[in-house]
Amino acid sequence: MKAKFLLLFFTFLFSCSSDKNMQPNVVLIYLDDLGYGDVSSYQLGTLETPNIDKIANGGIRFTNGYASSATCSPSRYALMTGTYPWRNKKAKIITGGNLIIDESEMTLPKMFKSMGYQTGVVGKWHLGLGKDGPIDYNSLISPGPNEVGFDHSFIMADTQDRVPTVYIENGNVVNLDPNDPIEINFDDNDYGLPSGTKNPEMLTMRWHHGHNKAIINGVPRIGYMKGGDKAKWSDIDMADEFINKAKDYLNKVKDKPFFLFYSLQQPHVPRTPHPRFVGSSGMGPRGDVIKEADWCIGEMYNYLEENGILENTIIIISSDNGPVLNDGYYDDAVEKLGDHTPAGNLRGGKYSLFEAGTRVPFITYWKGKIKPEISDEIVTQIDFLNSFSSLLGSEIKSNDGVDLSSVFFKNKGKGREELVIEATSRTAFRKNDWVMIPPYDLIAVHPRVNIELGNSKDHLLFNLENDISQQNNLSKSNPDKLKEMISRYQEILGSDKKKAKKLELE
Ligand code: NG6
Ligand code: CA
Repeated sequence: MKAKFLLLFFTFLFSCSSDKNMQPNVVLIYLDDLGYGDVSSYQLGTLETPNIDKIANGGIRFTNGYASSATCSPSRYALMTGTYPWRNKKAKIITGGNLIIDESEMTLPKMFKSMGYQTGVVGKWHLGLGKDGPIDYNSLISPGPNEVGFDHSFIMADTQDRVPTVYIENGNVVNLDPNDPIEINFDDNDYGLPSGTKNPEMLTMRWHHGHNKAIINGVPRIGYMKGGDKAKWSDIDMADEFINKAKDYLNKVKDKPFFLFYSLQQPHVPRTPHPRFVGSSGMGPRGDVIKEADWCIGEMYNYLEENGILENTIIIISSDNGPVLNDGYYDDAVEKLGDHTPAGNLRGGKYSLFEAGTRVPFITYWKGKIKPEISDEIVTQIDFLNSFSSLLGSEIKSNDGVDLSSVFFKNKGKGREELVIEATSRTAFRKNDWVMIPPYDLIAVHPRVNIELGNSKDHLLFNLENDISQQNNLSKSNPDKLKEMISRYQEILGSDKKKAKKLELE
């Protein structure tokens, strides 16, 4: 009798702890260079993104949601580790470089794994591969995503504009012919092959700055590449490839709890929409690839719905940094923009310390659990690790993250009070409605991408409550506030302060 009672008791306990709702699936959809004004539910631009809007309007649309940095690799580092990127001197834009996450570091996928999840990444990685120098693409590439928490990976190593232009699945280059090994370099050895500088007649897309080395599929790239012909991706098919690989992965794991990091390449350069999206936006390739990405997100949503798992899946949509128009190719992004405003009502863009560098579309969705809401709480991608950990009942915590599980998933609670943002190794500080940008005696406007970087000889101080576009510098009229901001900012930066000095113009 007693044994029967105990059995019943433990069955009861087990059924509580294995409550399906406490192990929701998670699909983290991450775009590359998508701006605050690029999503139509934000009602700031004129481009239509109906599939993202459907998710945004059914979930929480954050108006103060931040990437941690105004460029890719640092933001992704913070997203994965919950650590500010300026604490890690390796967390800079990667060009063929090594993995910037230490294998011993806690990561978002590791946390999910520790709670019994299947973990996969499909799409752009840009966190580096291998260690101790040049990467050999002709044998197993390690460490990489599989060594920092992902059971499965199908990735583009860095960016679409960098060599090697191949996919890597679980550490191996896909379709690599051993008789045609890959060699790459980012210096001056063109291997005697055509290049963007030597052979403009071979180009289907012209380079504006940088991007003048190997020509692959008519597009000039960053770096030279020899060999690997059969393994080269088709640029126009990349969006389909990623969504198909994402679905293939979900087909394998959908009956278990899973975490999928679905990392889209759009609208980063080179913008190469599939022909069925060409002309779809009326804004040239930049608008067209956003339409394409929006379609992919709709496909993901439909997949979850058709497979009966939408209700038990949290969807997150965000971007790694703010928007840029001309990021190195002539692709009509400027000429065909019309009255669309990728940065919305924010100042700056990619590479900038002004708001548009890091404030991005930020959406959480959980059918039947999250109530539709527009939230102006301050939230950041650094907080995902702690927030998911708390939601799942894990003890794991990161260095700099805050547990915002209530704000993200329960329509309640307060967001962050303060946040240090980063842009190409410079930093600035937001606290409540105030933003303080310390002096950087550097060029004010990026000469090639034409974006205001947030550099000034003097401190800049803005109150976003009535000056979201950061037009009125209050540092002279409000010295007490300035002092308070500087003091708290320096306290957070502590000994890592020195690292945040140098500007790198990309
Ligand atoms: C820069 C590239 C830019 C883009 C960026 C990375 C040049 C001149 N510019 O170095 O086109 O690739 O790196 O963007 O090469 S990110 O979104 O991945 O950070
Ligand atoms: Ca980016």
